[in-house]
Amino acid sequence: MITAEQEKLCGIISRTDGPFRGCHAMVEPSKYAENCKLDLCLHPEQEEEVVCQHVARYVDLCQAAGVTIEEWRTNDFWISCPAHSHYELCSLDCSRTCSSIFTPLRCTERCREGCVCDEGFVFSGDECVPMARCGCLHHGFYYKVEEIFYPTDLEECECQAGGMVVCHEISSPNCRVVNGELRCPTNTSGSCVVTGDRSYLSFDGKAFDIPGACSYILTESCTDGDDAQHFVVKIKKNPRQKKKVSGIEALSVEVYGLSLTLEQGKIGTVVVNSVSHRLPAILKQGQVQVHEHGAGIHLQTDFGLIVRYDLHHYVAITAPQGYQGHLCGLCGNNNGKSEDDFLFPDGHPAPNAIAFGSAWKMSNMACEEECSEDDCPVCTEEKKKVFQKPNYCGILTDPHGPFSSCFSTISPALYSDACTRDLCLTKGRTDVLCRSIQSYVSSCQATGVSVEEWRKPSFCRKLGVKGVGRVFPGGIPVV
Ligand SMILES: [Ca+2]
Repeated sequence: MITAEQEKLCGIISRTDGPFRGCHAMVEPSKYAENCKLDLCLHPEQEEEVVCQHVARYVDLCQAAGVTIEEWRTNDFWISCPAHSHYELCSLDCSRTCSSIFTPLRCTERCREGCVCDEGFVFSGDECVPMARCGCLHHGFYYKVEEIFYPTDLEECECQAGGMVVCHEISSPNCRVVNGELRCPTNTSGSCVVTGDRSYLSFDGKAFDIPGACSYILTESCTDGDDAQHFVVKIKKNPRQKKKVSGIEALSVEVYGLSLTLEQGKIGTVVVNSVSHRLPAILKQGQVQVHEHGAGIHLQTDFGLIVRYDLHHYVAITAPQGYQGHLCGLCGNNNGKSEDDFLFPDGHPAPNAIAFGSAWKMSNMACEEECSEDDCPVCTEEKKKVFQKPNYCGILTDPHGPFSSCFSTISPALYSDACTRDLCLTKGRTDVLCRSIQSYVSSCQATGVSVEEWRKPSFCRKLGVKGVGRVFPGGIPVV
């Protein structure tokens, strides 16, 4: 039960004399107010956070619909902004950041609420700094002053004050640069991957399908009594639509008391505790960093958790060292054995993928757990054969194809199966094909394997992200 006082807090969304009344005709408020109350009932101890998140979500939808919102943040709903910045109800996405000095951002017409730098300051990551303290732009990526980075396997660079990048050669044959960090051989654990309509691969390499279009816990730390940093990674799948791939509508990571959310197709921003931040976001003194990487997003923590999201249908998670056997969720327990990955939250084995998926579903949202024959017709053997040809998904497994250099590191089987099924589902849509291939390429590149040029003028030339008119270094998006 929630108290009348709490009910009033959520009620701000739907009150007919409240600050959002002008939006009610555009975005029906009762569902949002009800969800807010439901969450409050489940998490009464996080009252402020829960209410603010729900209200901010509603405000965001209203602003997206072009509605001008009245001032609503009173003492009950206050947000705090970092030093040298202040809150604005309606700030334009194009306001100044250090990286916009190099590449001006396109202004969007709609505004968002969030923190804005004070006069004379600009965003460098999530901090507001005087313009003279802006960092460097190197090959299209922004780095803060004094940041050390590795643009290639052979170079270590530092961004110095004044925007100057100084690089020197490094030589250490066993080390490779992976996702911008120098990695030397250790007992590397595998990555957990979600791709396409329903394909999952656990840390320990178990491949399975979950057709549910729900929100799920992919992985979370489940050690108790340890000093290990707690974290949770969740995804929300797209609701089922006839003959369409259910991609990943949102990805969220909870760590260091932050809740970070990335949304499908939303380039250049991450929502941190309900407040939208421009990328790159360097949070908690660099303990959490979110960068744009190619057409997607790269999120990493200082203890080695790495989450990559293509902002469409693919997520790959690298488990941090020291969590072997101490992870829970759809990505499995990360103990090096694939046969014990289907576990219920209480540690008992689940009989099959469906029951396993269902157990890690977020229970507070209604969703479809199966895909009906109507929405997902069975793929006939005949059609499968067509889509397994080299001009379709067969390119992934072709021993003479552009990806054969990666086969010994990452098996293409999961990606090729997902590709065939998704093409069957969508009757051979080219954008689906190109994205499927890109997922495999991303997984390969993340381990440091380079693949041959595969995009050609006649094949997947354009990026699969709608509305993106940007040029990537080298023309190939890497996620
Ligand atoms: Ca296992």
